[in-house]
Amino acid sequence: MLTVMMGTMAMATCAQEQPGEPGARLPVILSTDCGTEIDDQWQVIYLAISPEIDALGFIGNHARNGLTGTKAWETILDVLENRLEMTDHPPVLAGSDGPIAAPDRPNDNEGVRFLIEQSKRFSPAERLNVLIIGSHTDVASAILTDPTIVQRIRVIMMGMVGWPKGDDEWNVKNDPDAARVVFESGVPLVVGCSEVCIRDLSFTTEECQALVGGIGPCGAWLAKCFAEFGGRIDYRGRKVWPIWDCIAGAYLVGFAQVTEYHRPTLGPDLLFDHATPQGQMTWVTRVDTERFWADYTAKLKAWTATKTGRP
Ligand SMILES: [Ca+2]
Repeated sequence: MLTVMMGTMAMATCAQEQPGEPGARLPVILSTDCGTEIDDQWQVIYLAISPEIDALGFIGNHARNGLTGTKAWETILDVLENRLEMTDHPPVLAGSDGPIAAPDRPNDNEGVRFLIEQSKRFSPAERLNVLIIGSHTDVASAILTDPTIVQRIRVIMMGMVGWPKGDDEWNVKNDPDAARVVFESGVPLVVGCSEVCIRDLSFTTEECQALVGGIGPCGAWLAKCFAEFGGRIDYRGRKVWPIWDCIAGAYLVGFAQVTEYHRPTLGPDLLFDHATPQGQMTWVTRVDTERFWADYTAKLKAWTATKTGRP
């Protein structure tokens, strides 16, 4: 198809290529509907314990199954303080309790203000990574409040079903107007879609138990929570469930392959409209499953060892 041909293949073995000091850590703020399901918690953990990541803050926001910004805030704190037993952790802020009221009406909350303030020491040459693994509400609100932020951040989002159709099942659907603000703002944008998550980031319940179940209390907790969702998708004869949101962190740290596509607009039904593209975007086509989970579990083991004294 024309839309596919317009893309150029690119490998992102090292996804983040920002200037700065050699070995500088990757600055990140996470916008998450943590608690709406089980996967955000995995992503919070990965960002919090990865030595190469400088997690500047976590912002919790809403989802249409009743999750509020405050409830997501509580869930993030539970992950950091109770599951990881972190006594010193990055700031956690409550974001929006619901969608923006209109495409030109940003929400105002401590999460939005924090994001804008933190972005101010970044630049087009050295951008703050903003990961969206929930609705776009708070990031869109930041863009509407301070449009210059698009010169200082890049967005890495989990959402949309696949290319070239677009469509969405959760994150974008929770605030379509906000997603349009982000897409149309011109901000550098990386998209990790659900089709890739199902193919590359899914486990059976048994596989999840084998991967993390033995890694201390935190790993056991992840496996126990997963078992409540495991098996809900039948993928090529395997009863699985994806850790959807980890696609954002996997890309950030360099465990993804990508393609560059034109940036379509989001139609009223959230299908992509390719008639009037607005610049480019980066599309994750594959996650290196084995390398990513090896990295994840090595980091969780190392962190657990600092708490228990045992590997
Ligand atoms: Ca999520």
